[in-house]
Amino acid sequence: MTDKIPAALAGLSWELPRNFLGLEGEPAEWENAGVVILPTPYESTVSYQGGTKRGPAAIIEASRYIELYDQELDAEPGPAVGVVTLPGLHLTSSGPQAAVAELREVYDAILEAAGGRLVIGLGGEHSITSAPVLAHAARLPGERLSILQFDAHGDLRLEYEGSPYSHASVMARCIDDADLVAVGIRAITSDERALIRERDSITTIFAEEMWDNEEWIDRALAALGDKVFITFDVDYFDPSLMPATGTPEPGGPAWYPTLKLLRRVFAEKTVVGADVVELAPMGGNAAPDFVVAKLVYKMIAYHWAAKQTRD
Ligand SMILES: [Mn+2]
Repeated sequence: MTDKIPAALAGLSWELPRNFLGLEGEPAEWENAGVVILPTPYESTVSYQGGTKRGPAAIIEASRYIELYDQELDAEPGPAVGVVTLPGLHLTSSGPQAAVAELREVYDAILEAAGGRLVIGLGGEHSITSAPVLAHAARLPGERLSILQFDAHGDLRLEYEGSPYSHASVMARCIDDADLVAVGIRAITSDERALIRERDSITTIFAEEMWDNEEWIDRALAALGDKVFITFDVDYFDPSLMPATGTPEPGGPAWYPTLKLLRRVFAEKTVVGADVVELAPMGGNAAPDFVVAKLVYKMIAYHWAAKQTRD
């Protein structure tokens, strides 16, 4: 903010800039940032309630009010690692196939420019996740990428409502190029169930296996390779925590066990990238926006903590 106005006015009491965490100055600049936030407010194939195009702005807005200090890590990971927030990406409205192709080119360019920075996409709907997955997979010649999918839904339909590029098919677009570990699943078709049984490269941990024990965390970690892309559909969470999403499903996992898995994934694997999708902000209830903002900050915090022990 203050770099856009004359120095004589910089000392006035301006509100925090619309960057993730409200960061400004050096920690929010590309040169210094270890994390890149890429807002992708894309929406086209939702099957029930819309509104995901407003997700990225709501997440960034809420993030400006969350504490930078993280008591679990006893640190301020955001300013420490540096987080640059890119402008919202404008993707073609001529259908999801064209949007995915366009986003793939965007990711190829951004990952090339990003070097070692962690790029986190903020959706928007889930249909475009195949773009970052395939972009990351292409950058790992000779090595297999693992996708860690947090979701209520399998998203393994070969096509949905006539489109193979629907949000309900997004993982089916990825499974030839990456292994898949899906957690929190509680809504799939019998065809998806058959596909899961048939493919050794797909590991599915159903929500009912997760609510009364934490054995599933070891199982998820054991199924992942070293290079991991995290795709987090927020309908993974129970609707009591996350009502603001297009297709909520009861029986979803809670906050702390989810953080436990995330912390271990960042510590024990190499997370190459992530996206967080499907928040559809609801008027009159900002809590879900804060849940997602905090979730993204926790990922950044665990990424920073893992870097500390490695460097
Ligand atoms: Mn879903």
